[in-house]
Amino acid sequence: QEAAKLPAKFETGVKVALVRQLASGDFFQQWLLGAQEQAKALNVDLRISDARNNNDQQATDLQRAIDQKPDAIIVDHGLAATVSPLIDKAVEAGIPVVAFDVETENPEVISIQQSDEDAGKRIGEELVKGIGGSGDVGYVYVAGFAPLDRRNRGWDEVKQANAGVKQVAKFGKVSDSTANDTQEQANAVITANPDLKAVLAPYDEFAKGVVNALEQANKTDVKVYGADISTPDIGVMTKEGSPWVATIATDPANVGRVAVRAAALKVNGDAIDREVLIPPSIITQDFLKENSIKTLEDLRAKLPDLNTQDTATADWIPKS
Ligand code: SR1
Repeated sequence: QEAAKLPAKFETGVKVALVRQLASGDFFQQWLLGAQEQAKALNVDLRISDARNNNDQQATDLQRAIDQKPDAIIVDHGLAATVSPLIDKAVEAGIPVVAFDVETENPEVISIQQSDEDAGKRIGEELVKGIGGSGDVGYVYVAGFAPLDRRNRGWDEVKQANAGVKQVAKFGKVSDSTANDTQEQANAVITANPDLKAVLAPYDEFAKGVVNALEQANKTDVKVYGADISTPDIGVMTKEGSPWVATIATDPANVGRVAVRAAALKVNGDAIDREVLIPPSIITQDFLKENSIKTLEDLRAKLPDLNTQDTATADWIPKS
């Protein structure tokens, strides 16, 4: 089937600023690959900044993007207090804004997320099932990151519904080396809580840190429930004796493509819902092993619904 012609402004080239709070780790790398692939198909010049979790830097990057008057801005993560006022400023300047994993109330902004509250609830329920309904549980959480705050609301609901689940520790750190920093904290938590049955670590860098700590402590009977998926994550989950038994995930590259398509629709003046929710799937270690899934490519072949190619699209947007 012949690809539909791009609208005239895309034929000459559209500039989109991608302002990132974080870029290290599997999720963010895969997300960017998807965004770049979709941008190329749309003749979009994607101008990327990475604040490396420095919020002042992200504010500077976002202000710079506004000053350069791109055709659209995608804000990828960011503390509400840092990015919200600047998002409002961009909208006032007439620049379409797409926000991924950002808390914003601006009605003009397209807000994308991975159905995070529901994701937190579903992976929390999976944990409760996995520990037989009761026991000591560790929880990895850092407040202020929109997806983690939303997942936390889902987990809160699960705890309220399951009185036998005792959260004995809350820990974690988001940084440029989240897995290592979380692992350090997990070491102490594991030592202090010998009856731990499971850890909820709803971000793959958290989960990898906890898995490393459990392996070092020889405590791989403690089950880990995570979020996100990547080829390295699949390697960790399917390794002999891995404690990481389940994760809740979308395809990060698909989410990156959706963000760029949403920006393209706004640039073209096409209609798009203000809230775009990408549904995640529960992926268990058993499922990966039973289906001999070793890579994200293998997983995509087994779960084609991970590609939400009908989300935020139009006839003129090439299918991916
Ligand atoms: C620090 S926030 C990390 C999360 O952002 C994305 O939503 C990914 O799913 C990741 O878990």
